Amino acid sequence: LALAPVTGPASSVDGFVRQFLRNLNYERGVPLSASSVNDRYFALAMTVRDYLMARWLEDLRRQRETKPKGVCYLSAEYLLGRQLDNNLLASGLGEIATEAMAQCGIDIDEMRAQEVEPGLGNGGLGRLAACFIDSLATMSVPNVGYGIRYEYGIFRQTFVDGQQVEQPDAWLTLGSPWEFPHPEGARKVAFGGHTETYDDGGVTRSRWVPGWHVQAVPYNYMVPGYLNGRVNTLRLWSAVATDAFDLRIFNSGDYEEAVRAQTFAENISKVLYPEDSTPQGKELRLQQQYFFVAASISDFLATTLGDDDIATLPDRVIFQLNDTHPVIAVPELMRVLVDERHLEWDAAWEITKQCFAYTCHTLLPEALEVWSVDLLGRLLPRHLEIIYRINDDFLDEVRERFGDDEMRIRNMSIISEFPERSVRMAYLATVAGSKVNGVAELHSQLLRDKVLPDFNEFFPGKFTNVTNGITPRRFVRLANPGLSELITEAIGTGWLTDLERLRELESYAENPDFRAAFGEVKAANKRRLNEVLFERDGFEVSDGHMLDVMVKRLHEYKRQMLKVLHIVTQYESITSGRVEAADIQPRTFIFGAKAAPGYAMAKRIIHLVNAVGSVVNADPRVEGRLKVLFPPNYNVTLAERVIPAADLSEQISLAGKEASGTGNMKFALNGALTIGTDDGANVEIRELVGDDNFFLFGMSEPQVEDLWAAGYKPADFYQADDNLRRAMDLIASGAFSDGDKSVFEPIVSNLLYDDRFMVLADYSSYIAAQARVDAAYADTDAWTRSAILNVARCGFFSSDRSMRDYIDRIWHTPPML
Ligand code: 26M
Repeated sequence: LALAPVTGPASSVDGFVRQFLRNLNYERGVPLSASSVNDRYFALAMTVRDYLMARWLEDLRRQRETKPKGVCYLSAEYLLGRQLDNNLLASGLGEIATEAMAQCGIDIDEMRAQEVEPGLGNGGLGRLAACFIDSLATMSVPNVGYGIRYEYGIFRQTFVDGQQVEQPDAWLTLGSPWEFPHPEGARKVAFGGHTETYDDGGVTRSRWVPGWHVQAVPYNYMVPGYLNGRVNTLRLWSAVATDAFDLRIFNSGDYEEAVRAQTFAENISKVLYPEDSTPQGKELRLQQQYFFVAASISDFLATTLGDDDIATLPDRVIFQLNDTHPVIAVPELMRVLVDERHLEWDAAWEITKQCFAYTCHTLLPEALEVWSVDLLGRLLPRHLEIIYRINDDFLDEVRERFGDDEMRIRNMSIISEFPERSVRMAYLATVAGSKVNGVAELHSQLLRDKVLPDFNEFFPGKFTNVTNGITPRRFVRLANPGLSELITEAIGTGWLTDLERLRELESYAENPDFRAAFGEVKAANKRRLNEVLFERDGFEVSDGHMLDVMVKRLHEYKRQMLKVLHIVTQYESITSGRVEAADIQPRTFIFGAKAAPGYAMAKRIIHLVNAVGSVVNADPRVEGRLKVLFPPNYNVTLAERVIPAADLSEQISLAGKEASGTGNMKFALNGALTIGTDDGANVEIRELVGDDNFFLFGMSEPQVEDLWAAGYKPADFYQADDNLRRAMDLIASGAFSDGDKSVFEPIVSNLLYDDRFMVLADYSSYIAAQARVDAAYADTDAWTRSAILNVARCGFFSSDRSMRDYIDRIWHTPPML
């Protein structure tokens, strides 16, 4: 079969222009002279697509031919960010495209701005999935990312009177040039109904008699490797009503019912749930999970395993479970193997165990997913039976090893009895998975010791760590072109795919010219940030300020409140005359954070940040010294501007609560210094960059445990620290709410009398660390030296390294040559 030439139609400026115009005319149906920005954006994207297409088809062909073992990454979320620049970079077409657009009299930046980012994730977990598939493509590892094509991604955040208001994220309104729908590849997904046994030629078997179905329609997205001619696939499923469904209703002549059924089916992929830590046990969420997982397994078996012996499945695939969200895949594969392929239970279980591995992303008990048996039994009755059988067999093994230790049995059972009978998805994943990993050293250790100690004892060698990483292509090369150029000038090319080579920058930290150039890049990045903040939010940013940044989901454990207390302390100490404004380091504080719509305390904290900002920014007594900016709708696109401009990275979670963090890595690799607790991957960042280049504060995880055990009384800390008392009192006085004391009272009393995340206990240590930050920033040269060392020493945090760890220790999937 003849393939398009590997160079593609667009690899010269002339060729690019021709292909662009062809796409504009024949795909968009408009002449250049009458084209809209969106038309031109589409035509440009399609031209990049055309170039990548030959490689994509070639990769798919080779994979069909050589049948390598591949990774199926199962994730309910992929927080991709904009695609145009990423794909231009990966294809090496950036300069050609810019030149070609110029020849057409088009400003390519205008088209960049036209792209609506696909926000199909909440935060760290979804962005991690996006970084991982980028790395796998770049490392030539065969991979399909499976997920859900939500019609509405993470909500768009606006502020009304300082309070969060959510708007639907209609990212598909103008269409997406990056997706390839394949309705012919739709898979039928069943739900509901009941189970029964039947006689199959003398063998008694179980089967599922579903109550209803939906169609899962795949949309493919290209995942190009960086300049390596590889393209992997991201396959996202969209729900539509089945023909059968429609027909039955059409025949009954009930039009309204037909429309209702259609809507019901299509609801499944309608919207991303915006919670990122507290699962609500909502039925639609379970429908989403089973929907994408069942479609993905069925798809893999049909398109990739084909007619090959089902027993070879473990040689062909590993399904990586991104948190518990896709764990229903375990009983689904068992169902397929036992009920549909008629394997013996034990043989099926041996295969299943080899085909899954599980990544845990949390330690918060409330974030561990459980599904009520009642709900599961209604929606997936056969899966519930299978889960019971897995649990029975497992607990038999536990009894065999440990005797009738009922306490242990109850603790290890996949089925929990309280407060209602339910399935613990993390336990199911742990029992089924060939490996279980945490996402940073500390987190993995706590997982073994605190969350799943019985399982760690029972399955020696099953638990492992893979520290998270980030893709340097998007978060260094694309987000920080200035720094990238500087690095390449110093150490040559190659570092973008071998990030440990940044070590070669260490000696440049001692070079005054390099430091000056590095400082100039940071200053230019601040100007770049100011431009977008002015354009999108009308913010005016002061020159010469330290940029102190805290961007991440709003959650009490992340402790945005600690940051607020620091700001209020500085503000209070100046306005009360105890500190001269001239004596503090001028700072601009930037927040970015979305709160889950149902998380009242988080929303109140957002309100408080905005309220403090309004007062501080309007007070002439701190003018030019303190500024608080909270641009709404923090997303990947904004992150790409904010992070490269930052001087100080706030990573201030209570020790033991942030599993890893990945923003922390992005900041360090862009030359911000971290003020942080000994939590998640902060621990590893500090080990690598060295104590002198990291502002550590707060209790360690064991100290947190001790304080809890001793009986934590936050009010004692309030009483003992004058600054803390003044800051809390100022908030409580109504100073940030027009005198209305009630507005922020719930925050204040929560801190005083509950304070689950020990904000008050770490306050004094935090303030002291911030004083060290102020002093350090005053010595610009020393600060820049530290910043360079942060970049030089954080190559470890490339997601390429994370992928290598998964490959070597969990997946055993060699790259394709
Ligand atoms: C669950 C049920 C219903 C709706 C949503 C969820 C849900 C969605 C996302 C629960 C958790 C979700 O994500 C958790 C998360 O993002 N964890 C973060 O994972 C990162 C990558 O490993 C880590 O760096 C962060 O520390 C960790 O908080």
